[in-house]
Amino acid sequence: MNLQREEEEEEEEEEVGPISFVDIVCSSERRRELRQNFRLLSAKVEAEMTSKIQLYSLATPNGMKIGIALEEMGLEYDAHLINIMKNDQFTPEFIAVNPNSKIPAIVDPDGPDGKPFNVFESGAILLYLADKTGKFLSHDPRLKWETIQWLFFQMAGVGPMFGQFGHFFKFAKDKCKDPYPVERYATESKRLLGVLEKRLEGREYLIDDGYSIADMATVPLVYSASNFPETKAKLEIDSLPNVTAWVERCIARPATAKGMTVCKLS
Ligand SMILES: N[C@@H](CCC(=O)N[C@@H](CS)C(=O)NCC(=O)O)C(=O)O
Repeated sequence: MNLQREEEEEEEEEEVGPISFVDIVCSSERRRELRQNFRLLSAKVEAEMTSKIQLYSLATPNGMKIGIALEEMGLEYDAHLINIMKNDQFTPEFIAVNPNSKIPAIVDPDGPDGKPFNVFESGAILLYLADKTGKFLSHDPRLKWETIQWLFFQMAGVGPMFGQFGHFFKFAKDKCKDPYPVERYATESKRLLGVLEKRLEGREYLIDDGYSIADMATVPLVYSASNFPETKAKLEIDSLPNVTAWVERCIARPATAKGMTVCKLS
């Protein structure tokens, strides 16, 4: 389903004015909400008729993690763009998939008991998909738990700290003149990057037996921070040769590169 094309059509439609009973009795905001609910409901009906995983996402660093996993694991999926700038995450249909109103989320029509199963939280989705496919989470017990450790290091450390750093340094820089939040989150983000730099010394990927869900979780955050010259300079990423080489290595993987573009706003 091409949500973006439908949104364009919707805007064109609104220029023409009310065209049905609903259009006459509802405000344009309510009409927009009803149409969005209808689109998500249609996606849900589609999900019930298919065996493909339904992905609800946007190509932010958290969203990219799941695009990467689906592509790397070779799973079939339908991607539905949830535009968080337009508050799609607060519609009742999306909340039915993720009560926490955040992307990414998936519906697996063929869940663990053969029935549809919803999963939210990117770390949980990565573990779920690795468990489903038997891929990218080592079968060796020690390496498996190492992978889970580094996955949690991303979920509890890199993700939230980089997120807050990006918020205060870039997105809300005009709203907060106090230097404290930027310094606090930059210092912690740099510390975390230092931990990664050390871990990647002499290693191709975070875990010794190859590319894993720990890399999939972490690389989009570091890649995104490296992609803006100001954040790259503030976090001194150029001084981290192991981290820089690891990001290049990960994004050179065709499936990873493709996964990072899933649900991208054009
Ligand atoms: N811990 C969550 C974080 C998800 C998250 O923060 N998603 C952001 C986009 S990167 C979002 O949906 N924001 C919308 C909002 O906060 O309203 C996960 O890893 O899935």
